[in-house]
Parts: sequence; C-alpha cells; structure tokens
Amino acid sequence: MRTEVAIVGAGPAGLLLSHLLHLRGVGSVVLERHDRTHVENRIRAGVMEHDVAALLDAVGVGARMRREGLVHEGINIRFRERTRRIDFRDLVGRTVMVYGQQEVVRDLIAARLEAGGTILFGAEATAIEGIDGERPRVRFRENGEEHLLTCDFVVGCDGFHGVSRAAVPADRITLFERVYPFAWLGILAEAPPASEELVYAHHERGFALLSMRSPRLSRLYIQCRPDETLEAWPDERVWEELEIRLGGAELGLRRGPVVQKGITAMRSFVAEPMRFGRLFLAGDAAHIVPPTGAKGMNLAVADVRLLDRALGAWYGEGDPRLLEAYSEIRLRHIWRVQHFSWWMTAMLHRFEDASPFDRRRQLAELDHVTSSRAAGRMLAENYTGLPFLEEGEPAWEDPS
Ligand code: RFL
Ligand code: PHB
Repeated sequence: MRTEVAIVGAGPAGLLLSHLLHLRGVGSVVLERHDRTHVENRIRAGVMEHDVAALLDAVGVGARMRREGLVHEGINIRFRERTRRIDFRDLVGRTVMVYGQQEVVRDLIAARLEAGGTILFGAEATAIEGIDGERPRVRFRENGEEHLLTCDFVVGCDGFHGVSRAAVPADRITLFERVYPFAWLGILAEAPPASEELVYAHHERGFALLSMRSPRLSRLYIQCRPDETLEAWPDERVWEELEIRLGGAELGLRRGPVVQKGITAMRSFVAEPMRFGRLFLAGDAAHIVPPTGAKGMNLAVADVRLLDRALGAWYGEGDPRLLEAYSEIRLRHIWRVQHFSWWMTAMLHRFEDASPFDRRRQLAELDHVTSSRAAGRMLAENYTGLPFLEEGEPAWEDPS
C-alpha cells in the first residue's frame, strides 16, 4: 500500500490533518487501532479556542458545531465561597466554543468518508521504518495480518501512548515532564448544567469544575488522589463532594443519572524536537498539558494546521522551509501553553504539601486574577487562545 502522507491515529489531530491535506489535493491514509464506535464515543475535551472553532468553520466541518455548540463569553472562578466572573468578550473581545471532542471527531470522520478518504479502523501501527530516507514505511496489523504502508512522510498523531514517539532513537529526543500529585475524577451526568458558563472552583478540599456538553448534559470534575480507584467514588460521594466544592446550594447544582465516569492522571509533558527526518509528531504524541487550561485539543489542532501548510508548500512549490521550521515554530507556542496550563493548575488545586504561606499566596493570586483587569486579560487572552497568523504561527503581539 502506498500514499503521500501516512497518519497514525484518528484523534482530532490525525483526522483534521487528513481533511486539510485532502482540501489541498494531498493524499493520506489514516491508521487507527480502535474501531469507529470506540473512537467516536471517547469522552474527552470540551472547550475550543476562538480561532480553532473558526478554523473548523472555514474548512467546512463546523456546521453542526455552530448549531449544537455553546458559545461562552466568559468563565467563573469560585474561591473563598464566592464566585467571580472573567468576562472574555469584555477583556479581549473573544469567546470559546463548548463542543465535545467526540463530536468534532464524528464530524471529521463523516467528512473524510464522504470525500472518499481512507481511514483504516482496527489497524494498529507496530513499527515506523526508514524515517531518514525518502520512502518511510509504517508496519501495521489489521485483522491479524501484517501490512506495510509506504509513503513520503509519516505523521504520528497517535497520542501519548502511541508508537511514533517510541520509534525515535533515544539519543535524538529530549523529554520534559512533570507529573502532578493529584488526578481528576470526571463524570458525565444527565442533568441540566447549573451554570451557563464553566465554574472553576478552588476549595480547601480540592479543585472542582462544572462544565457541560449540552443544555441537558453536565460534565463535572473533582480533584482526587492519583492512586484512587472508581470503587472509592460511588455516585453519591461524587455529588456530595461536588456540592461542597462548587457551592452547590447557591449554584443550584442538579443531580442526574451518571452515564460515564473516569479518572485522569495529570501531567505536563513535551518531546523535543517534533521532527525526525520524515517523521513528524503532532498533538498528544508530542505534548500533554494538564486539563485545567482546556488546551490539549487546541494544541493538537494548531500543530496540524501548521503541518498542513508546511506539507502544502513542499508538495506545491517543492519548498521544504516550513517543514524544517515546524518543530521550532510549534515548540515556542507549546511552551507558552505549557506555562498557562501549569499556572492554572497551580492556582486552582490543593497541594497536600502546601504550607500555610502557599495557601494564602494562592488565594492572593485568585483575588488578583478576578479583580485586576490586567491579570484578568492575561487569563482571558490565553484561555480564548492566541490568534493564528497567516504564516501558521500563533500571534505573539497583544491581539487587542
Ligand atoms: P488522541 O485523541 O489521543 O488520538 C490518538 C489516536 O491514536 C490512536 N492510536 C493508534 N492508532 C494506530 N496505531 C497505533 N499504534 C496507535 N496508538 C494510538 C488512538 O487510538 C487514538 O485514536 O490524540 P490527539 O489527536 O493528539 O488529540 C489530543 C486530544 O485528544 C487531547 O489533547 C484532549 O482530549 C485533552 N483534553 C482537553 N483538551 C482541550 O483542548 N480542551 C479540554 O477541555 C480538554 N479536556 C482533555 C480534557 C483530556 C482529558 N483526558 C481524558 C485525557 C479532559 C480530559 C478528562
Ligand atoms: C470539559 O468540559 O471536559 C472541560 C472543560 C474545561 C477544562 C477541562 C475539561 O478545563
């Protein structure tokens, strides 16, 4: 089997890249180890940056998002038993879109299949070979049989646990990592969200977050220990904790059947560089952010947006410069977002080893962010996302 660009992984990164390349007439094959139902029902991210939503619109996959997604003009931050609002529209003139990642994935799969694109579900990449030559190859297993996909470029969009990053010799890659001493327990509940906008709560018992997927589906998270299991958290206990941490009585938190429940570890992670000969890494395969800043899917989209342009320049004009610059351009933005995600995490969570001084300092920071326009703008600018520039780079100048 042969294609121009072999894409490993049908998450948001791999699917969007395949769609963007198709729009410019470059062929690709997407290999995905899970079946379509699994991929379409995996509940993960929920918040899209302003320009990420605009990009999905611009490339023809935003119609259902515009109908069903929720545009949010701000978020709430709760601490010291009080809720304060950060008004994005007022502070930076931008908004975010609340629309589930699995919906984005469904829309992208539908668009690719409708256009005759090739996504091989149940096809697990097992090895990547020849990345320093002109004909790299991906070995994959499908229905118990071994196959070979030959291509011009391999793009590893196979998430944190994928094979692409692992295919890079250890002496060519540097990994940066911070693992946090807590996790998030998340539930999806058939209950109308108690707030129109997200509520991020700092509480002495730990962080909590109220989010949503629709006017009838709430997505809620609480900070828990990283070694805890779901058995320790029956629904009743989760609701009680949510009520305490979110100020449930004041908020009018509504309970409903819990239709999904899971625990997610928290880490910050960056692999450098993101290019190794003809192998490129994109999305979670190259970097992980803790979910507090709602950035994971947005970074994945920003990676493939640039990669699409770079591959376009290579196939169109034979110009390799953007491909050569991919890693450097992306890492600069990725580290900005790493800082923001770490900062939100540090400000909002309970750290077991924090001293009384640390706790007072955390509250002072929350006061600052929710009362100073300058500090609020810093949060708003990062949360709604740095605007994309035409060259594919995110802007570094003040966008307002
Ligand atoms: P994905 O989505 O993990 O997709 C990788 C795909 O590769 C497949 N794969 C393979 N296929 C073939 N052969 C192999 N050997 C393979 N190995 C793996 C996998 O099956 C999978 O289909 O990576 P991608 O595309 O880079 O997308 C990244 C995002 O999924 C991720 O960053 C976000 O979900 C993170 N995230 C959030 N991001 C946001 O932007 N906003 C949010 O509000 C937000 N909230 C979250 C989150 C992630 C969470 N969890 C569960 C990690 C909330 C949570 C709880
Ligand atoms: C979500 O809705 O899943 C969500 C929202 C905001 C975050 C993280 C997750 O910061």
